[in-house]
Amino acid sequence: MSDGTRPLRFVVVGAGMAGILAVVYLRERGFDDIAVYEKADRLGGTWRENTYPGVTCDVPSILYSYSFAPNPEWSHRFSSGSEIQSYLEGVARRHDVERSITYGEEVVHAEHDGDRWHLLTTSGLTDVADVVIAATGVFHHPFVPGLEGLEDFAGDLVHTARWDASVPLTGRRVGIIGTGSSAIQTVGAVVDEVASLSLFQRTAQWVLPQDNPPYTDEEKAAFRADPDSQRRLHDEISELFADGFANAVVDAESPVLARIAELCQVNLDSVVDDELRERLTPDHRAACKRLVVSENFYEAIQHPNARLVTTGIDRIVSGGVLTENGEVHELDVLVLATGFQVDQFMRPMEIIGPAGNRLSEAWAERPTAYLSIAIPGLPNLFMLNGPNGPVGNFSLIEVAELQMEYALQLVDRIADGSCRLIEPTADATEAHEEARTEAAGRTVWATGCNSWYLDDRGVPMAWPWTFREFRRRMATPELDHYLLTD
Ligand code: N01
Repeated sequence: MSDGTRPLRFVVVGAGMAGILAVVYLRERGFDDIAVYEKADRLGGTWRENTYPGVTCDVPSILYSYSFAPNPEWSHRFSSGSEIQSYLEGVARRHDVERSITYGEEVVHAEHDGDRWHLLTTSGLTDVADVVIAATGVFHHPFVPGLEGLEDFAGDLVHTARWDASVPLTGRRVGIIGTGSSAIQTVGAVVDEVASLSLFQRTAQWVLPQDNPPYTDEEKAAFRADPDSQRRLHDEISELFADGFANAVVDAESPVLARIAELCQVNLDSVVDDELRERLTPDHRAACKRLVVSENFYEAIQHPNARLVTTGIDRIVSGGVLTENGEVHELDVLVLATGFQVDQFMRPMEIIGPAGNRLSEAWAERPTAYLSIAIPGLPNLFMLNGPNGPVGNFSLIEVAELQMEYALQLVDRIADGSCRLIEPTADATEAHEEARTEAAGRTVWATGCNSWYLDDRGVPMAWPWTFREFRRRMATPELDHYLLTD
């Protein structure tokens, strides 16, 4: 219970990056009756699930850190997935988050009876909560393309998001489908050890060069001695990001975007062979698709072992991949680096409001929410990294922290007895969605490419304004956009 009058019970769904911070923030605010349900047997979310070779965060480590837990031990400017996983585990340990987590329980059903949420997990466990925080992540349902013959492949088939470390790569013929961040990182990590690498590219990507120096012992010692210096650096990088990249993507004509495009072009120009460079040249603007950041992709794809395949895939056969020109690319291992179903959020969980209204119906066309955080008709339910929020080379940690601060201001209204239930109004949600959709048309994501940012109408599913505007909107909830019920 906080200073207020009403004791509240919280259920947090998911123990990934956002679920961990939800617990820390709730406890800091004086709430301690918290249950976290995690479907897996470990915390970590996307960083637990993505263990493919070369997995690295493309946001600088200092920024991809909790504001309350600066980490002087980051080994590099950009950290590997396993390092981030260890960091999350360390934060959870130090903040005693694990005592609130029940592992191996996937919440499948949540129903509000007008008073509280009633939750049910796959194993039949039930719980009740006054407030539910959905911290279920974005990148957790792998997308498996409907390629004909996939089940006929006789070699080892793996998805980057479900990597199987027992599959040997050394000396084998490896094919990778896709050219997103996951594929590009995998290519750079495995090209030296495999017998051959075939990269099946449907769409060429712009690749921003990345400099990833290690932190020196002196730098780490300085961070250890003065944690505030790291906090200041976090804030400085955050400001640079907010003023630079974050502004650029929402203004397709911005000078920063032009500079990013130039850097990508210079990077591409490092490819020596004219014909290969031509085939690697995208047909869309830089940052239209999620910008890929890599320090070694072009070097890797020019490796004698590597082959870029740009002819379309006809079907998968037992021996490998048959392309549309009738060629069979013989493979021992086929890697699907084909991304995620990014529009699922907390689904397939069914959520039913007090009026019998269902999330599956509200989101039947596409997921929408008021400010990415809350949904009309589903009171006392808050999402972290929910639909249409800031995406695209941002720190989703920073996004989730701002959203949690915002949600807590609403929770305070419930705790201090101002209301029992709180939910956004349908009008405010519609007006937000209308303005968002309109602004999304002016972003670089809508300049003529296909990407996972786009919804079924081709509208970018993202926060289309500046990051400063996001911070401003998260600073104080506009209570007249909410329905408060006693
Ligand atoms: O997935 P993607 P990802 N035949 O959706 C191709 C985050 N992430 O896993 O471009 C042939 O970007 C598809 O082709 P096309 C990050 O936000 C972060 O790489 O649609 N190809 C595309 O090339 C990232 O953006 C880090 O023509 C097919 C690829 O598969 C997001 O996750 C690291 C196909 C999918 O690319 C997703 O990245 C890794 C088909 N039938 C990922 N179907 C960090 O560093 C799909 N493709 C934090």
